[in-house]
Amino acid sequence: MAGMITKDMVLNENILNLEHPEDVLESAELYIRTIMEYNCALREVKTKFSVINDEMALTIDRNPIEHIKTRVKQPISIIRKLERKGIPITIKNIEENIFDVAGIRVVCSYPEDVYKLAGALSNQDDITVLQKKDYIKNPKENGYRSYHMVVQVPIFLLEEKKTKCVEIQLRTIAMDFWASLEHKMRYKKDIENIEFVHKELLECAKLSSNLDQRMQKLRHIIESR
Ligand code: 0O2
Repeated sequence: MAGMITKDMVLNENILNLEHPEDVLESAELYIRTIMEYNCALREVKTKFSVINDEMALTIDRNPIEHIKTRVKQPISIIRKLERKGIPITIKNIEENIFDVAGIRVVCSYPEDVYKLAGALSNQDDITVLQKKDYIKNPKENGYRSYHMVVQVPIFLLEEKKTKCVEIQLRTIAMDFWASLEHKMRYKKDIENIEFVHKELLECAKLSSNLDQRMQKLRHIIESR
């Protein structure tokens, strides 16, 4: 995984130039283990969505899910987020305060699929929903739309069962198309005519919302016969 502190890095690179290098090694091992656990949680949630997708495909005769992406937050982004919150950087604080270390994005065709998938996952008895944010019904000021959830999911390790937090983003292809470009813009400096770009993005967000609704309506008409 790009950007992760691996055991090799700790062993071979000049990051042990400290009075007590064993502390770095120990915390790196703990960090690697924590990330392994988040990856397990992501696999659990991804499998759950794949199963829901397979079953829904039988009843609605199409796959509601277009694709699923997973990612574990980069160490530097985790550190920056803790610093922003003014919280000391420890593994315990990461687990207790950063809910999007493990992130999964589920992209569907139609807005109604987003709610069906979110509902189906929330109803599973080993899932605890900690947070829901509906940026589809209530888009952000810049036009961003998506349905976000933070859930807790159990993972079964060799000798213990643990629960881990996973952030889920559910959105349509149109929402994803828009968010990908807008996300790219955030990391670019010195964009020419930035006001025009913001205005256009907001206009495109409205157009894509309209497109989602019209396509969904069309599908209903086509499928009603
Ligand atoms: P990255 O690089 O995608 O990981 P919180 O996480 O609760 O402290 P916040 O902002 O309240 O912070 O959470 P929210 O609103 O649920 O947003 C979290 C994630 O949603 C972001 O993660 C983005 O992935 C996505 N997101 C939210 N707003 C926007 C937006 O306006 N545009 C785009 N393109 N994506 C957005 P990160 O960590 O900011 O970024």
